[in-house]
Amino acid sequence: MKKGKLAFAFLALSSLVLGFYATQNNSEDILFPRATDTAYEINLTSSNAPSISSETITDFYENIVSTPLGNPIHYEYGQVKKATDQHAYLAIDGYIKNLDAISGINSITVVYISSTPVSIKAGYTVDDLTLSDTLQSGITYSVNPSMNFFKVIANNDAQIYSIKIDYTCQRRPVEEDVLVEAETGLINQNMYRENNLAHGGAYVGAIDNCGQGVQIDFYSYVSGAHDFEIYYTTGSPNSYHNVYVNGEYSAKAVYSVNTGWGAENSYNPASVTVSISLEEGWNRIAVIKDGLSSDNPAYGGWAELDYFVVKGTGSDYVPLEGGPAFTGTRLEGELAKVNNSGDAAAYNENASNNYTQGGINATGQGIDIWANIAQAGTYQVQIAYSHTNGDNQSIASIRVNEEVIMQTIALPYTGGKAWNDPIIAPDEIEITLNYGRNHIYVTREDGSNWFTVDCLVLTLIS
Ligand SMILES: [Ca+2]
Ligand SMILES: [Ca+2]
Repeated sequence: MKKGKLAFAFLALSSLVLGFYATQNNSEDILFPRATDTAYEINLTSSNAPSISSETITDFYENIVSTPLGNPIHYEYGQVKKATDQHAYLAIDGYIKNLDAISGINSITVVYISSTPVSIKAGYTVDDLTLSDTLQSGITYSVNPSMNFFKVIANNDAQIYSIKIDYTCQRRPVEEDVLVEAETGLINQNMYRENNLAHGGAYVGAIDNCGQGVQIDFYSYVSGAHDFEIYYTTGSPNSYHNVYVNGEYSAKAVYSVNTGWGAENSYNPASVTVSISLEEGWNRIAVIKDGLSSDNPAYGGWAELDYFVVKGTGSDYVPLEGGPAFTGTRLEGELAKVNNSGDAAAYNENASNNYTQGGINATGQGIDIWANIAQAGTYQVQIAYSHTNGDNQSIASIRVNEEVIMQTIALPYTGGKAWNDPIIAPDEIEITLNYGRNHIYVTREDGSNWFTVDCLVLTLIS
């Protein structure tokens, strides 16, 4: 793996990305990839002449010329034939024009032989070209840099040797690989394992119950399929985890290599790649233990997680000034630490990530969440829950970090919905969260009946 090409994600993402974008200009909708403060040339010469009969004057469309930035420009020719060792022989009114916008054109130089000068039209769009000038052979003609299109026209028969375009532009960034430590996605901090041989000095262990694992918040500039590499260790080959994206099952990752378990002097992760579909914007990518007793190994087996790589597609994109703004996230109850003897989460296909956390058996019991928050601020908190109790019989308390005072959220009657059909409580509270790790306690309030926690929905409000 080429670590030098990787940007580091999640919390590291914000700072690195901020530094990166500071070097980029504003993001007008760029029709053409642009490289900062660099003049490029596109040369139309005999090497990229239209492949037409040298005998016949004709119209020729979509001759394609590659550019130094890698993307092609389409040209259209009219009343042209190929001249020996020359780019094109234009009959009267013959022309060459570009069909793709070229931002930041500085000058155009045409080398030709003709009894009269050729003319050039230029414009902002392919439809608004107006006559701009007549060109002397080999003389550089400067155009308004905002002109994106041009058309060279023969006023008489003309042999065109070359057309050279100088343009100054800014290159769009392309999506590259992003490495994310598994341990940054921990919601149950008790699964954190230090090991100097692990990537980033730590990994995630003790993923013993279904529904447990990690979840990262990942901003993708490019929507669609992405390869997702998972670096794992296992002493039970063919164990597997399932990958969820934005609360929905997405892919199965089978850990086929018996790497052995990590130890003080040995840690040798293997990798597996799955394909996941990301939305443009923030995505929650969860990697969790998720199986049935009939699976082999049962319940998906056992594996530990070191890090992930979201593979870049290489597609270019328009960057956001200042980087992507964090909007909130969702914290799954089943990824948290349950504060009792350790009841497993319940599979539940109506729930976010298909699990809810129950086992909150007495007043004061609940779940501990270590939330990794990408932006400090005030967040609205909603709770998705289920129970079969009557109205006003279930109440959750929420306390954040070192706060002493708890806030309560009533979990009203669910309309007869069963334990496996969570809903979002109508009331919400506001909490203040720091950048980085925050400790959120969700507990069963005094006098409350049972309930399960599907997830907390956090929305940044200020
Ligand atoms: Ca790691
Ligand atoms: Ca859930």
